[in-house]
Amino acid sequence: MLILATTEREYPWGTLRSTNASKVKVILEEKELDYRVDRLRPGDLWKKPPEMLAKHPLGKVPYLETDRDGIVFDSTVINEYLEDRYPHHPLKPEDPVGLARMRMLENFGDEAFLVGDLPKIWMPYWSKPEDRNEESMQAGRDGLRARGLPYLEAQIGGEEYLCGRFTLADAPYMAVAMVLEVDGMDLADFPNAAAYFDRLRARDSYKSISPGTSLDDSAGSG
Ligand SMILES: N[C@@H](CCC(=O)N[C@@H](CS)C(=O)NCC(=O)O)C(=O)O
Repeated sequence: MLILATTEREYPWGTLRSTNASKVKVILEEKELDYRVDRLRPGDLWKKPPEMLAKHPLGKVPYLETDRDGIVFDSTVINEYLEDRYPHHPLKPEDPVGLARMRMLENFGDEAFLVGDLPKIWMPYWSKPEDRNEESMQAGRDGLRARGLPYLEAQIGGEEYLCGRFTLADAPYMAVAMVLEVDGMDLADFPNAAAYFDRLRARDSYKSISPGTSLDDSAGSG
C-alpha cells in the first residue's frame, strides 16, 4: 500500500488541497495504483511537529510512505519514482530530448506557478473570505499573466498535452487547473492555456483533486 501524506480540507467554498501533493495524487490515479491519503493538519506545515520532521526533513507535504522502499519526498521526485517503480501506463518520453523537455516544463510549472505566483492566490482561500488579502491575490494573478501563462500558452500551442500525450510534465498544471477553477481568473488572453486546463480537468484523475469532490470521495483507492 502507498500512503500519500497531504493537506486537504473541506470549506464552504470547496475542497482545498495542497498543490504539490495534488501533483502526486493525479499520478497515483493515472497509474491506477492502490493508495490511501493521510491528511495532515494544515497548521502542521507551520508548526512542523517532530513526528512530521521524522518523515520529511523539511516538514513539507507531500511525502509518500511505501512498503517496499520507505519514504520518498518531494512531488517531482515522487512522481519520477512512481514512473520508474511502476512502469505500466508510461508517463514519460523515451528519447533524451523528449525527457529533457518533460523535465523543463515540469520544473517551470513548479517554479513559475506552484512556488512562484500561485500561492499568492491560493493561500488566501484557506482563510475566511473577509480575512483574504485581495492585494496579494491580485499580485498573484498579475504575476501569472506576466510570466507563467505566456510561456505556457506558447509551449502548449495547439497540442493536447505538453509532450504530445499526457506525461509527468502535465502534473503540476493539474494543480494549477484546480486553483484556477476555484479562483475563476479570467484567461481570455490565453486561449490555448485555458483549453489545456479544461482538458486536464476532464481527465478521470482530476476527480481526485477537484474542488467539487468531497474528502470522503477522494481518500484514495486502498
Ligand atoms: N518541492 C516540494 C515543495 C513542497 C511544498 O512546498 N509543499 C507545501 C504545501 S503545497 C508545504 O509543505 N509548505 C510548507 C513549507 O513550505 O514549509 C515538492 O514539490 O514536494
